[in-house]
Amino acid sequence: MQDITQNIILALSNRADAVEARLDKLLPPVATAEGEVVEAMRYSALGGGKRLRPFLVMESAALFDVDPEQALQVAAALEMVHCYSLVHDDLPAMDDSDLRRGRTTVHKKWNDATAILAGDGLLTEAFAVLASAKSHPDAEIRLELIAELATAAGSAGMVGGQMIDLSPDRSKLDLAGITRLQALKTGALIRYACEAGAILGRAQKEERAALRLYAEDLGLAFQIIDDLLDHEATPEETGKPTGVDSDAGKATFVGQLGLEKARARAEALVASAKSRLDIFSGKAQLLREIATFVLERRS
Ligand code: GRG
Repeated sequence: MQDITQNIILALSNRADAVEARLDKLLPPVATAEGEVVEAMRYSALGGGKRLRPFLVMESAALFDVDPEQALQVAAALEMVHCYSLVHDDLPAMDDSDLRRGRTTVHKKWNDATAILAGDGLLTEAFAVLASAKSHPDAEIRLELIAELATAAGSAGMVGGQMIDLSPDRSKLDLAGITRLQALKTGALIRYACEAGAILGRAQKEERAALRLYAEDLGLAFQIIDDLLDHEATPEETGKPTGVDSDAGKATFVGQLGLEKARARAEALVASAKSRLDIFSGKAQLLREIATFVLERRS
C-alpha cells in the first residue's frame, strides 16, 4: 500500500473548486423555456466527481508554465465531455443506472429525452469552450485542442470503446481485448487530458510522448482499479452501484486476472507511469502523486 499525501488531496480539492467555479460560469441558468435542459446540464456537471481529468490537464500544462486560466478553460471543456458520457452511460439503453456521484441520475430526475439532450448540450458546447480565445490566443493551438478532443471522444476513442462494451461479444473478450476496449472507453480522455497540457505548452516531441505514455499507463491502472472497486467497494463509497460488471457477466480485468493479480498489475502500471515522468524531474511531483491516488482511491 502506498500513502496518499495530504498534499495531493489538497491540490485535487483546490483544482476541483476552480473547475466547479468555471463550469458554473460557462453554464449559466437560463430563464426561458429551454432552461430545463440547461438545469439538467448544470446538475450533471456541477457538485460532484473527483475532477481527475481537469487535474491532469492543469498539472500537465503547469509543466510548461502555461497560463493557469487557459489550462482551466480546457480542463472545464474536457470535464463537460466526461459529464456528457456519464449522463448517456446511465441511460436505460446503456448501463441503466439510478445513482451517479452519489445522486439520482439525470434521466431518473428528469426523463430519458432530457438526459439525452443534456448530454448532447454538454458535448457540443465543450467545443465552443475550446474555440474561445480564453483557451489559447493562438487559433492553431485551439484547432489542435479541438481536433484531438473530437478524436479522443469519438468512434476512435470513447464512443468506440463504449460500442465494444455494449456489443454482444463483450463477454468473450480476452485480456488483450479488454485492454483495448478500456484504452478507448476510459483511456482516450485521460490521454487527451495529459496531451492537452503539452499542446497548450507547445511541448517538445519527446515531452509530449512522455506524457502520452504516462497517461496510457495511468488510464489502464485507473480502469483496473475501477474493476476492483466494482468488486470490493460499497455504493456509499463510490457514489454509484457496485457489482454491476460482474453481475452482467462482463469480461473484466478482475475476472481475467483475479483480485490479487489485478491489483499487482495496477501497481506495476502506476510505477511505470511515474517513471515516464523522469524527464520532468521535480516539476512533475503532483502528477506522480495523482498516480498513487488513482491506485488507492475508494471512489
Ligand atoms: C456514453 C459515449 C458514452 C461513453 C460512456 C466513460 C464512459 C463511457 C462510461 C462511464 C462508465 C464507467 C463506470 C466507466 C469506468 C471508468 C469511468 C470513466 C468512471 C467514471 O469516471 P470517474 O471515476 O468519475 O473519474 P467522477 O465522477 O469522479 O468524475
